[in-house]
Amino acid sequence: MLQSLDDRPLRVRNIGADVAVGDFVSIDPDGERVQHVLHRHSAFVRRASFVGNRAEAHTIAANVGTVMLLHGLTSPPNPRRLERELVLAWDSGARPVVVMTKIDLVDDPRPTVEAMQDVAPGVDVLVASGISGEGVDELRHYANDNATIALLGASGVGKSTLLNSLVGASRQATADVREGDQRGRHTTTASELVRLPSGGWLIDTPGVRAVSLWSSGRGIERAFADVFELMDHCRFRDCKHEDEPDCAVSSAVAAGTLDPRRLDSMKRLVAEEAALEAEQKAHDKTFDKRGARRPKKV
Ligand SMILES: Nc1nc2c(ncn2[C@@H]2O[C@H](COP(=O)(O)OP(=O)(O)OP(=O)(O)O)[C@@H](O)[C@H]2O)c(=O)[nH]1
Ligand SMILES: [Mg+2]
Ligand SMILES: [Zn+2]
Repeated sequence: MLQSLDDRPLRVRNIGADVAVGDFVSIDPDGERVQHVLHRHSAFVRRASFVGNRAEAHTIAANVGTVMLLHGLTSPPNPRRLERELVLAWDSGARPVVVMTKIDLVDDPRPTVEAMQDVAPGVDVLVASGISGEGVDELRHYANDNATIALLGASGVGKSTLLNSLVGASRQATADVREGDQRGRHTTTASELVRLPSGGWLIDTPGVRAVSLWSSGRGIERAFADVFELMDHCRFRDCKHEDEPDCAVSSAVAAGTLDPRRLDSMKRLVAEEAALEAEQKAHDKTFDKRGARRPKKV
């Protein structure tokens, strides 16, 4: 079901149309079908589970100005997950912001915040609580000029709680996390567009367990801007940053200014993206745009 901007539910079928929350669509005159999806200025896309033997793209939200990547302060920091999320966020065309939630439950958020800031060059890392309201006002200005903010993160990090706090009403259902590992219960099951009383829009999304790359644009380059900056200073243009002489990246690892896990993580993401591109190329060779098998060349 689609939502109209004045919150009237619209019963329009979107047979065959690739529509995501945040899209603007035109509807046919009898109000039954989506006619056309307007051009998206941004789209947060991840790789969905395999359909048949092929990966499919899943658009989580469209036309988003700011993507808030939520992580809970009550769990150990997860920089590897954040790196992936940042690649997707930069690729989406939206501006990423990291929000560390549940500040009311911890005494000293600094070590966790610093660990996350280390892998988020040029990105704001903020703290907030959807329960006490601390830090929530600072988040509102990201919705200035009627912009749309999408809330993303694992189940249980507090996306719906934060949305309710931003909106000032219990708009979305929330549920307790599991005691031991702080995992959520996948309470939100579909993305929802909600109007902010002060202007702008919020998109609540279901928690995703794994963030797989779809891409590709320049997401990796932006998310790893610090490593790319070092790479400019390697002696060889095709340096693999392994054991080449005068490698600025290896020197930074040796000097302790670049975490080797971050470098590994970047290499893994580059390989993942390359594999996806190869897979797509192979698919395009075998199938035409409508998914029909091309005749074998003789
Ligand atoms: N103390 C405290 N609890 C919070 C905060 N944010 C969320 N919670 C609690 O954490 C649990 C999960 O919150 P939700 O808002 O449902 O989490 P979610 O990210 O929407 O989870 P899914 O919908 O499953 O993806 C609930 O019990 C909330 O009350 C916070 O800032 N402080
Ligand atoms: Mg939720
Ligand atoms: Zn190098």
